[in-house]
Amino acid sequence: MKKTIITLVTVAMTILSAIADDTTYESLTFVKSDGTEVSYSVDGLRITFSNSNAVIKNDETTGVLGLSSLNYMYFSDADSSYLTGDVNGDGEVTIADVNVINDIILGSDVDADVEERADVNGDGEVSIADVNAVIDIILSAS
Ligand SMILES: [Ca+2]
Ligand SMILES: [Ca+2]
Repeated sequence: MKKTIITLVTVAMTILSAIADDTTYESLTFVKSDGTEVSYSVDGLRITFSNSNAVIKNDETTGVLGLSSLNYMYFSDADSSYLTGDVNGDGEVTIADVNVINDIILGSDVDADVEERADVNGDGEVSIADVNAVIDIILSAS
């Protein structure tokens, strides 16, 4: 129960800080403890809590997420239709995406949305860990 309350406070603070930030976000992504992600458009987004579950509703869909399996969540203004790891946005996760991340690490200037997608593991920076994350995605798909 204590963990649930802490989670609720964290969720509330995340939402409040996002609102205070005055940025237009397009999606809210939930990252579960097993690493899988679910993104919801913020259009009409409404989250209610009951029995240790978060019920996420927006204009398109309703989702139920067990709070105990929720690792973290983040708002983003990126188009949530991109696949995780598809850094160059061509619709598939390949070695080309690894190359884009390498270029960014080596100092290439890229569009902000590309750089955002290059942070594959969502830790706020583009690093070798993101290269590894993309390679893991490629290997797990083959
Ligand atoms: Ca790609
Ligand atoms: Ca990263």
